[in-house]
Amino acid sequence: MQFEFTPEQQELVALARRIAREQVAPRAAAIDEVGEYPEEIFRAFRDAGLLGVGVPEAYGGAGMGTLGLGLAVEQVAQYCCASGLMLLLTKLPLMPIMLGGTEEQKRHYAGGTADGSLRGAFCLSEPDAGSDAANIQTRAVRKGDQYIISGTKNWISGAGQADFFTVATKTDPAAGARGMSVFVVERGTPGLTVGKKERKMGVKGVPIHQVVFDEVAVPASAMLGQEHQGFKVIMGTLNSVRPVVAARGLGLAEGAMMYALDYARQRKTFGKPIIEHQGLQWMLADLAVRLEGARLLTYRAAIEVDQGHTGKADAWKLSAAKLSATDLAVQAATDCLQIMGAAGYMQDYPMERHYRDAKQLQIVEGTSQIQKNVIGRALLEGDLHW
Ligand code: COS
Repeated sequence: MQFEFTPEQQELVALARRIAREQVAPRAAAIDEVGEYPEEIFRAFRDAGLLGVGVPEAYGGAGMGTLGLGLAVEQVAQYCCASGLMLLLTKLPLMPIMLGGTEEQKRHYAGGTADGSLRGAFCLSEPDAGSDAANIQTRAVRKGDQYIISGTKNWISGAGQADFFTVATKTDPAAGARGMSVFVVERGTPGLTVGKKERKMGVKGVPIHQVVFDEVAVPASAMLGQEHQGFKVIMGTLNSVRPVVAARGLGLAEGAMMYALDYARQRKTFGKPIIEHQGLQWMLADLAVRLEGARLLTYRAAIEVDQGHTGKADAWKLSAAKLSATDLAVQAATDCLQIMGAAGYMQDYPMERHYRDAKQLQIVEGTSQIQKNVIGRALLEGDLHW
């Protein structure tokens, strides 16, 4: 076991840190205020090569895997959680294609993701199904050499910018999780409508939309993986992306702590900087210890994914990283805002934005409770032992 990054990974962290400090940080407050997808940040990521960090070299990326993507996301999310999500979206919608697509589909969509010519959105959640992923209602019915997709997907990040959608459907509704199939659908396909931008609490730089499929006809070749085997593609996707969501949480917690520490060194009460009060030191020490634990879990989880360990037996490690880093993000934002007192509550400082953004992380891509279900099941089934 070794705890050092390779020279290549260190260079990536330095690059992502520079982009985060020079391009993202100065824009973060305005991105939140305006609530529009920041195209200029996307272009900055593209020009720096960050969109292809996690894409294999064979498809035009840097081949630095989930760990590389997570490291970049961590740096960016210190200043802007939404910009971290923009980078995460180079993996989430692409993953079903990497798991179930043909060589040609992989080349097209992964290559387009890496060079910034294609963006995707992952469509799983529905008005009545999110955590219970096997209970989705969207149908895909075979008709000749096509499938006809009908259903409604909710809270889809990045749908406004997406060129392609990876969509979970039921092809055999009576079979539950064993009757699901996943498709890739191009924007502009007749019957596909991206609904209005939803109003939300945080992470406003990546708007979410409803996506409606009204008898959308796609060729049978748009199916990713085997018919009725889509749940495996969905779970493989969610499992693989959990360390990257965790990296968003790590970055947010680090950003909150950096800011609060800075403030606590300047601000004086009772004749000394507030950081010299033991009560505050203990709050920060607790956060620092949890942060280091979450970093180790997150990096290990990313390495597990890069080694291909994304099946059910390994899922608890990926869920543990997501749970720990995103719960930490909420705690860090809460405590760091408290340390800043009234100033932290003001919109002039980034802390209230971190506070609103952090909450999203406990809900997206599997709530904290779902992660505990996965870990609990692993305990029950003996996957987790010492
Ligand atoms: N990783 C990989 N495979 C898994 C899995 C996991 N964590 N959990 C279950 N599976 C497999 C099972 O092995 C089973 O495969 P077989 O048919 O070959 O036996 C299949 O999936 C169905 O298993 P099960 O009936 O146990 O699944 P459940 O419907 O109970 O769901 C959970 C399991 C809760 C883990 C799943 O629904 C989940 O992760 N939900 C959260 C989804 C989510 O993140 N939603 C957010 C959407 S926004 S992107």
